[in-house]
Amino acid sequence: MAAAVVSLAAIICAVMLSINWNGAEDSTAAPKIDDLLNILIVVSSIIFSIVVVALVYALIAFRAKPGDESDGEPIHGNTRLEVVWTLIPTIIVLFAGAWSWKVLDEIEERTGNEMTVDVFSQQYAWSFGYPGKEYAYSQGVLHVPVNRQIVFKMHSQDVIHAFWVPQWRIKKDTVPGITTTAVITPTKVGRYQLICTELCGFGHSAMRAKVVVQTQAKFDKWVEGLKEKVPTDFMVSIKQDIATNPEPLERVEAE
Ligand SMILES: [Cu+2]
Repeated sequence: MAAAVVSLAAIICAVMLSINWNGAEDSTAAPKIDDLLNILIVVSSIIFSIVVVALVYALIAFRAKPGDESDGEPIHGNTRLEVVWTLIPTIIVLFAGAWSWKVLDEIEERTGNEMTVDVFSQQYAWSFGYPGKEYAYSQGVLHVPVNRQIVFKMHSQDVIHAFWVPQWRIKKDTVPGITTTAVITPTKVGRYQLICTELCGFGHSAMRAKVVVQTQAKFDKWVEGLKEKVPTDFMVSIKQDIATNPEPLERVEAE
């Protein structure tokens, strides 16, 4: 039995871990989140193997002999078994929860030279404000410097949307009335797509924005070239965020 469980789990792990589920890892968060996924794959493979081996064993070992028409034995629960099958899943869930907490803490730990970018979402478009650059404003295209921690402050003007750049892994809802935060450090220069991942209406599938990760110098130059400032009605949600979250959500100015 044990040998069957171990071999089945090993085969499943070998197959599942060989697949690159999430694509390129282009932020500091990505490898940590992928490791977390891999750990959960290993744990799930072991549980799945135990269940399948026990099921197959029971099917073969306890099957009725031909011609046996008698009823099964009346069974009335088993306290020890119930305690065990409650305790073990509890321990597994607590372990997974604690590990996830640790990973999220590491991802969100401030580096000291972080930069705030405001994200505005509305049906069906994204736009961005750069508070460290006198609230310069860009529509449909987000630029960020590489290897610098970005604190995205997210605002929604209408319904719930969600901010997701797959190669960065982090996914966060933007919710009307509150400011949500995502902390991301892009590690590779390149072009990406920001995708809305919360069904937000008829144009949801087209709600995308271009993302450009570039060197700090190129980023600075690009922001200088922006003509528009964040519109006044968008500034309202920024001011509310500053007023209601003076300390923990303190805004970080770029130099
Ligand atoms: Cu959407």
